[in-house]
Amino acid sequence: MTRYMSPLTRTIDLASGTIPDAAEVQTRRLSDLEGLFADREAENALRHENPVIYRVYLAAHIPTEEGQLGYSTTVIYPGTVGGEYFMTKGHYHAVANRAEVYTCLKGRGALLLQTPEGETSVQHMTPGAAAYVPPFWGHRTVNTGAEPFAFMAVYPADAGYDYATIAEYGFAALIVERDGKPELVPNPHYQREG
Ligand code: M6P
Ligand code: ZN
Repeated sequence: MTRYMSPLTRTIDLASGTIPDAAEVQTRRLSDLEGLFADREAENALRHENPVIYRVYLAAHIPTEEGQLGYSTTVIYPGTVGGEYFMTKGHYHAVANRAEVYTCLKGRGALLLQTPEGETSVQHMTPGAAAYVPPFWGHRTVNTGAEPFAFMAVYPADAGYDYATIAEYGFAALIVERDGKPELVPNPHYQREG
Protein backbone atom coordinates (compact mmCIF):
# COMPACT_ATOMS: atom_id res chain seq x y z
CA MET A 1 0.00 0.00 0.00
CA THR A 2 1.23 3.49 -0.89
CA ARG A 3 1.83 5.63 2.15
CA TYR A 4 0.69 9.14 1.28
CA MET A 5 2.59 12.14 2.50
CA SER A 6 0.38 15.05 3.59
CA PRO A 7 0.34 18.08 1.28
CA LEU A 8 1.68 21.23 2.87
CA THR A 9 1.94 24.97 2.27
CA ARG A 10 4.49 27.52 3.43
CA THR A 11 4.14 31.27 3.07
CA ILE A 12 6.92 33.24 1.40
CA ASP A 13 7.01 36.86 2.56
CA LEU A 14 7.33 38.45 -0.87
CA ALA A 15 8.51 41.76 0.59
CA SER A 16 11.65 40.16 2.03
CA GLY A 17 11.95 36.75 0.35
CA THR A 18 12.01 35.04 3.75
CA ILE A 19 9.82 32.12 4.88
CA PRO A 20 8.70 33.10 8.39
CA ASP A 21 7.41 29.56 9.10
CA ALA A 22 10.48 27.83 7.62
CA ALA A 23 11.44 24.42 9.01
CA GLU A 24 15.07 25.58 9.22
CA VAL A 25 17.05 28.76 8.61
CA GLN A 26 20.72 28.42 7.64
CA THR A 27 22.88 31.49 8.23
CA ARG A 28 26.08 31.71 6.19
CA ARG A 29 28.71 34.15 7.41
CA LEU A 30 31.97 35.10 5.73
CA SER A 31 33.75 32.44 7.82
CA ASP A 32 31.50 29.77 6.26
CA LEU A 33 32.81 30.82 2.82
CA GLU A 34 36.47 30.72 3.80
CA GLY A 35 38.77 30.82 0.76
CA LEU A 36 35.93 31.26 -1.76
CA PHE A 37 36.36 34.99 -2.43
CA ALA A 38 39.29 35.58 -4.76
CA ASP A 39 40.83 38.47 -2.81
CA ARG A 40 42.21 36.73 0.30
CA GLU A 41 43.50 40.01 1.82
CA ALA A 42 40.10 41.64 1.56
CA GLU A 43 38.58 38.52 3.11
CA ASN A 44 41.08 38.73 5.99
CA ALA A 45 40.30 42.39 6.56
CA LEU A 46 36.61 41.49 7.06
CA ARG A 47 37.33 38.41 9.18
CA HIS A 48 36.80 40.23 12.47
CA GLU A 49 33.43 41.64 11.41
CA ASN A 50 32.41 38.25 9.93
CA PRO A 51 29.29 39.62 8.18
CA VAL A 52 26.24 37.49 7.35
CA ILE A 53 26.46 36.91 3.59
CA TYR A 54 23.17 35.03 3.06
CA ARG A 55 20.42 33.02 4.70
CA VAL A 56 18.60 29.96 3.38
CA TYR A 57 14.99 29.37 4.49
CA LEU A 58 14.18 25.68 4.12
CA ALA A 59 10.42 25.45 3.54
CA ALA A 60 10.06 21.98 5.05
CA HIS A 61 12.08 18.90 5.92
CA ILE A 62 11.14 16.90 2.84
CA PRO A 63 12.37 13.27 2.80
CA THR A 64 15.54 13.11 0.68
CA GLU A 65 14.24 10.33 -1.54
CA GLU A 66 13.78 10.03 -5.30
CA GLY A 67 10.57 11.69 -6.51
CA GLN A 68 10.42 14.29 -3.75
CA LEU A 69 11.16 18.00 -4.26
CA GLY A 70 12.93 20.24 -1.79
CA TYR A 71 12.25 23.96 -1.84
CA SER A 72 13.74 26.95 -0.15
CA THR A 73 14.33 30.65 -0.48
CA THR A 74 17.73 32.30 -0.25
CA VAL A 75 18.34 35.93 0.70
CA ILE A 76 21.79 37.28 -0.19
CA TYR A 77 22.63 40.60 1.45
CA PRO A 78 24.26 43.43 -0.52
CA GLY A 79 28.01 43.85 -0.23
CA THR A 80 31.39 43.01 -1.73
CA VAL A 81 34.65 41.40 -0.65
CA GLY A 82 37.53 42.99 -2.57
CA GLY A 83 35.03 44.07 -5.25
CA GLU A 84 33.51 40.57 -5.59
CA TYR A 85 29.82 40.59 -4.82
CA PHE A 86 28.40 38.68 -1.84
CA MET A 87 27.46 35.22 -3.12
CA THR A 88 26.49 31.70 -2.10
CA LYS A 89 29.09 28.97 -1.59
CA GLY A 90 27.95 27.31 -4.81
CA HIS A 91 27.75 23.61 -5.45
CA TYR A 92 27.36 20.76 -7.88
CA HIS A 93 24.71 18.24 -6.98
CA ALA A 94 26.07 15.11 -5.30
CA VAL A 95 23.76 13.22 -7.67
CA ALA A 96 25.21 15.18 -10.58
CA ASN A 97 22.38 14.70 -13.09
CA ARG A 98 19.81 16.49 -10.95
CA ALA A 99 18.43 19.84 -12.23
CA GLU A 100 16.98 22.81 -10.33
CA VAL A 101 14.83 25.94 -10.90
CA TYR A 102 15.56 29.35 -9.37
CA THR A 103 12.86 32.06 -9.43
CA CYS A 104 13.86 35.60 -8.49
CA LEU A 105 11.58 37.21 -5.91
CA LYS A 106 13.34 40.42 -5.05
CA GLY A 107 16.39 42.52 -5.85
CA ARG A 108 18.94 42.02 -8.59
CA GLY A 109 21.40 39.22 -8.98
CA ALA A 110 23.11 36.73 -11.21
CA LEU A 111 23.15 32.97 -11.41
CA LEU A 112 26.65 31.82 -12.32
CA LEU A 113 26.86 28.31 -13.75
CA GLN A 114 29.69 26.16 -14.99
CA THR A 115 30.35 22.70 -16.33
CA PRO A 116 33.12 20.55 -14.79
CA GLU A 117 35.19 21.48 -17.90
CA GLY A 118 34.91 25.18 -17.01
CA GLU A 119 32.32 26.40 -19.51
CA THR A 120 30.58 29.37 -17.88
CA SER A 121 27.06 30.80 -18.15
CA VAL A 122 25.55 33.84 -16.44
CA GLN A 123 21.78 34.19 -16.03
CA HIS A 124 20.56 37.60 -14.95
CA MET A 125 18.00 37.53 -12.18
CA THR A 126 15.38 40.22 -11.53
CA PRO A 127 11.94 39.61 -10.00
CA GLY A 128 10.01 37.10 -12.10
CA ALA A 129 13.07 35.58 -13.80
CA ALA A 130 12.82 31.79 -13.59
CA ALA A 131 16.19 30.24 -14.41
CA TYR A 132 16.85 26.59 -15.14
CA VAL A 133 19.97 24.86 -13.80
CA PRO A 134 20.47 21.87 -16.12
CA PRO A 135 21.92 18.56 -14.88
CA PHE A 136 25.70 18.54 -14.23
CA TRP A 137 26.16 22.33 -14.01
CA GLY A 138 27.68 23.79 -10.84
CA HIS A 139 25.76 26.85 -9.67
CA ARG A 140 26.25 29.89 -7.47
CA THR A 141 24.14 33.03 -7.00
CA VAL A 142 25.48 36.54 -6.56
CA ASN A 143 23.81 39.74 -5.33
CA THR A 144 24.74 42.42 -7.88
CA GLY A 145 22.38 45.06 -6.43
CA ALA A 146 22.22 47.44 -3.50
CA GLU A 147 19.34 45.72 -1.67
CA PRO A 148 18.85 42.10 -0.55
CA PHE A 149 18.52 39.68 -3.48
CA ALA A 150 16.04 36.84 -2.88
CA PHE A 151 15.07 33.81 -4.94
CA MET A 152 13.18 30.58 -4.53
CA ALA A 153 14.79 27.24 -5.41
CA VAL A 154 13.02 23.98 -6.25
CA TYR A 155 15.18 20.87 -6.59
CA PRO A 156 14.98 17.07 -6.47
CA ALA A 157 15.21 16.23 -2.78
CA ASP A 158 17.79 13.50 -3.46
CA ALA A 159 20.16 15.89 -5.35
CA GLY A 160 22.47 16.49 -2.37
CA TYR A 161 25.43 18.88 -2.31
CA ASP A 162 28.97 18.60 -3.62
CA TYR A 163 30.78 21.58 -2.09
CA ALA A 164 34.20 19.88 -2.12
CA THR A 165 34.74 20.29 -5.87
CA ILE A 166 34.11 24.05 -5.60
CA ALA A 167 36.37 24.30 -2.54
CA GLU A 168 39.17 22.54 -4.42
CA TYR A 169 38.92 24.05 -7.92
CA GLY A 170 36.75 27.17 -7.50
CA PHE A 171 34.58 28.74 -10.19
CA ALA A 172 36.24 29.64 -13.50
CA ALA A 173 34.73 33.14 -13.43
CA LEU A 174 34.00 35.78 -10.79
CA ILE A 175 31.41 38.54 -10.80
CA VAL A 176 32.98 41.79 -9.61
CA GLU A 177 31.83 45.39 -9.30
CA ARG A 178 33.47 47.71 -11.87
CA ASP A 179 32.29 51.35 -12.03
CA GLY A 180 29.21 50.33 -10.05
CA LYS A 181 28.28 47.59 -12.53
CA PRO A 182 28.75 43.80 -12.51
CA GLU A 183 31.48 42.40 -14.73
CA LEU A 184 32.49 38.79 -15.36
CA VAL A 185 36.23 38.24 -14.97
CA PRO A 186 38.39 35.08 -14.93
CA ASN A 187 39.16 33.68 -11.48
CA PRO A 188 42.95 33.84 -10.98
CA HIS A 189 42.74 30.91 -8.52
CA TYR A 190 40.70 28.63 -10.79
CA GLN A 191 42.16 25.23 -11.58
CA ARG A 192 40.55 23.05 -14.21
CA GLU A 193 39.19 19.84 -12.77
CA GLY A 194 40.90 16.53 -13.33
C1 M6P B 1 19.30 27.57 -3.00
C2 M6P B 1 19.25 26.10 -3.18
C3 M6P B 1 19.70 25.45 -1.91
C4 M6P B 1 21.09 25.99 -1.53
C5 M6P B 1 21.06 27.50 -1.40
C6 M6P B 1 22.41 28.14 -1.08
O1 M6P B 1 18.34 27.91 -2.05
O2 M6P B 1 20.07 25.70 -4.25
O3 M6P B 1 19.71 24.07 -2.10
O4 M6P B 1 21.54 25.41 -0.33
O5 M6P B 1 20.60 28.03 -2.61
O6 M6P B 1 23.42 27.71 -1.93
P1 M6P B 1 24.68 26.91 -1.37
O7 M6P B 1 24.16 25.58 -0.84
O8 M6P B 1 25.58 26.75 -2.56
O9 M6P B 1 25.29 27.70 -0.28
ZN1 ZN C 1 21.57 23.10 -6.34
